[in-house]
Amino acid sequence: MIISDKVKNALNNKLPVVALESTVLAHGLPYPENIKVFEELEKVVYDNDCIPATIGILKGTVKIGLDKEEVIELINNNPIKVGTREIPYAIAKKMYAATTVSSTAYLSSISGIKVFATGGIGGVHRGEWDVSQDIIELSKTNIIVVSAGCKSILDIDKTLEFLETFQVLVVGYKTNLFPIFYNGLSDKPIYSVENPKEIADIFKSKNEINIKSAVLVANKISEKYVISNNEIEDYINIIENEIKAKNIKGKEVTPYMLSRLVELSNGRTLTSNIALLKNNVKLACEIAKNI
Ligand code: PSU
Ligand code: MN
Repeated sequence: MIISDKVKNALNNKLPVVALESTVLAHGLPYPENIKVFEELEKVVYDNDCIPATIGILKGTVKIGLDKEEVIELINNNPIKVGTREIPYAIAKKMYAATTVSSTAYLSSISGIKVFATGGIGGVHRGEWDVSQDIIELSKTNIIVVSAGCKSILDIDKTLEFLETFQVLVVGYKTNLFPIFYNGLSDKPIYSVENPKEIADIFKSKNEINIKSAVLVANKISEKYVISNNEIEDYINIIENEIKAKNIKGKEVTPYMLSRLVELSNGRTLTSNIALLKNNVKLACEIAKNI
C-alpha cells in the first residue's frame, strides 16, 4: 500500500484529510464527467482547507491519494469494482480496481483517515436478496461516512433496519428524516445533528467507550436538485424490468441502475449526483476540521 506524500504529510502533521472513493468515478458516473468530478471534488476539499485522499488500486498496489493521472489510468484500465472482501484478490492478481464504500472505508481507517465523503452507500436492494458489503463494513470500521443517504433504487426501510441490526449509527444533518438522494427526504425518522462539531463529538464519544462501528451522516440534497418521487419511481420500474430481462445480478446491479437513471432522466440525475457529492465533501471537510 502506498500513501501519497501529500496525504502522508497531512496525516503526520494532523491536518484534516477527507477520503474519497473511486467506484463512484469508475462505475457510478459516465466518462468524461467522472474525471471532471474528481477534479471538482479535490478542489472543494482544498478550498475548505483539507487534504483529499482518493483511494483506488493500480496494478495491485493500493494507493491512498490518487492524483489526476492515476485516476485517468485507473478509469482507462477497466477496473473491477472491489468491496473489502475483494481487496486481496485485486492485490494478488495485480489488477486495476476501483474501491466502493466498504473498501474505501476499510482502507481509510487502516491509514488513519477518519472522514470519508461519498454520494450514497449501498444497502438492501428491492426484490431479489442483495445486500451490500457497505453495511457490514460500517459495522466494524472506525470512520465517519458522509453520504446523501441512499438511493430509492434500494429498499429504504430494509436498509435502515439493516443499519440498525449492524449497529451503524445514522444521523441526519439538520434533518430528522432520512434523505433519499435526488428524491429529497423520506418519511423515515432518524436522529438529527445540527452542526459539524456535534458529529465530531459523537465520533469522539464513540471511541472513548470503544464502540468499533462507523457513524453514517446523511446529508440532504439542496432543494433545487430534488427530482420528484413519481418520476424516479417510473424509471426504477423500467430499470427493474430490464434487470430481470437481462438477468443482471450481483455487483453489476448498482452500476447498471445508476447509468440507466442518467439516460432515462436526460442527465438530470447526473447533475443532482454531482451537486450532492460536492455538498457531502464540503460537510466532510467541516467535520474533519473538528476532529
Ligand atoms: N450508490 C450510488 N452511487 C454509487 C454507489 C452506490 O448512488 O456510486 C457505489 C458505491 O461505491 C457503493 C457501491 O459502495 O456502489 C455499492 O455497490 P453494491 O450495491 O454492489 O454493494
Ligand atoms: Mn450486491
